[in-house]
Amino acid sequence: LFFFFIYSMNWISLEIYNNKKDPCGPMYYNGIYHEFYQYNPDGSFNPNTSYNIVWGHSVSTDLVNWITLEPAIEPDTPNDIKGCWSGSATIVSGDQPVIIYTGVIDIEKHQVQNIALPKNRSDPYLREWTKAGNNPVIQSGVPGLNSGQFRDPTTGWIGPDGLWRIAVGAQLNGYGAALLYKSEDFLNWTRVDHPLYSSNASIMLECLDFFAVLPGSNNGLDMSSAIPNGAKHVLKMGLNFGEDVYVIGVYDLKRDVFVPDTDDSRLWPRIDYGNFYASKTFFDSKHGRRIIWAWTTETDSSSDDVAKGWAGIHSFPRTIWLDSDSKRLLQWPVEEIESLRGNEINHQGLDLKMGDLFEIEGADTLQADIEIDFELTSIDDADPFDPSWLFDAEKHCREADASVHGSIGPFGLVILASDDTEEHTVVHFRVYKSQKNYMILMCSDLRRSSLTPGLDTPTYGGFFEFDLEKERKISLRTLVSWVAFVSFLQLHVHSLTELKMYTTIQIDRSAVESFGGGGRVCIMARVYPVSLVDDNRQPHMYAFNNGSATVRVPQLRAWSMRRAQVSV
Ligand code: DQQ
Repeated sequence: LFFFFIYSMNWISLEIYNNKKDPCGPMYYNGIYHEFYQYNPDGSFNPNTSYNIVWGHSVSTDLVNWITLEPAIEPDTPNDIKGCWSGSATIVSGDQPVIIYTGVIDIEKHQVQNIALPKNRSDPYLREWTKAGNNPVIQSGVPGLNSGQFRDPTTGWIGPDGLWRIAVGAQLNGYGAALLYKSEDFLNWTRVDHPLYSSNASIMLECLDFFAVLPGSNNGLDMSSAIPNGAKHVLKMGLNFGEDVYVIGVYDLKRDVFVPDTDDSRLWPRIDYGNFYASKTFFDSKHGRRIIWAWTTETDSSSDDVAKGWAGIHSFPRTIWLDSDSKRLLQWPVEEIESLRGNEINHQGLDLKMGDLFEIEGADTLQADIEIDFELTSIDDADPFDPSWLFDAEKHCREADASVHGSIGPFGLVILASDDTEEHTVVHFRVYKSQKNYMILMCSDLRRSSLTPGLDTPTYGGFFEFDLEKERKISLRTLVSWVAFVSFLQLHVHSLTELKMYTTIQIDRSAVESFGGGGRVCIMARVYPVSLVDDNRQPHMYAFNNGSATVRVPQLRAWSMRRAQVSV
């Protein structure tokens, strides 16, 4: 019976899509935004156990509404026969898009780097890509380099000598390294005899990104052209296969190395303190901004994933730029998202005393965009800050949860709450006084986010420094349950043609993305509430304060959000 079952599955297999992972090669070209992504056509299984990863491909004119196309790159040559892994796109000579990506060449998962070019540049959607004849353009072959940890080439940048450069994540002599390669024509590459940067903070650096930023300017810089004086550089690294951190520093053009402002990896901020990995930026020449997005995993069970037919989403695209003090990157959802805002709820001048819970009514609490400012009436009696908390904000958020009174805070939002608040998600702040400034802790506490047992319900947290003497207002923006996706069934009838049927667009209810302090700390979280959502009743949303000091809310706005169009 078992054999028959397997056989029948192989013959008429109802494959339910699918597993979506890393964003790859995002770019803006000729009026179209392209988003490629790691995509597992064999179903909702972990792609690391599959040898068939392709580059899925979606296009958009506004970063909100998307059209899903056929995969752009698939394993079909000896240089990528066991998987087309992550990589980047570069616009060369102003009008030639080039993808450089990692190919897996055998079941031991040895990796090389390949080039692909659009088959027809006049196709606005760049649907078809052809692989360069001289692939693989970069092979491992370096003493001490583990060819099974050698991947994720970055977008190229131009050096002072006019040559192209890229960095490739690697494990060199047991440690993480950003290997550096140079090229005149972006097709033939030679390795530079030293890495752009290496670190013992991780045995591998995944999904590298390297880009220039100007202090205090939210204009992006195009790495395909000369970088203005006074620019800083950011090296973004995926550490320990799961943590996206960034380091601000200086790119020493003479020595061709990146010199970080601090080598203490414990102080490297995370791009996002939640469920957010394999992030990638690109320069959006349409608006002159740098945009970042990332892969967010499911935190329900894999059987749920197979049952719902998909797994893995991408966070909403965010503009990313350097704060004026050059110490922190700031992020904010691209303003195009505001085109989905429906009716607005607006409250001014609320006072939240300790224990107050103010219900925010009138917005679609299942699909909402909330912006709230918290103004501190007094900052003198802020609790003292313990610097050791910096190294484990999550632990502090777990111990000092929303029910633990502080002098200033916790205050914030309760969202996706059931009638008896038995089920709810909390996003809150706490204010501490450090030696020279104030430290704000932002937590996203998922421990009560779902009544379904067995889910992964962490408590995320991150600190940001803030000068409350200058600015007594701490802002929070939270986007609730924010996923539009297409689930589609693909009937493979192997002996005949392939028959594809697409079903409806569904809106999932599982993402809570928060931006604290104007985007100084960002937390993407996945929640799977059941109590009201299943019977399609509106959960509750509250602003709250559980700290001794009264907190004012000068402005609270909430919008119901319309659905994005995701068509196939
Ligand atoms: N996922 C890709 C790799 C990358 C990893 C494979 C990060 O290229 O390093 O699907 O999630």
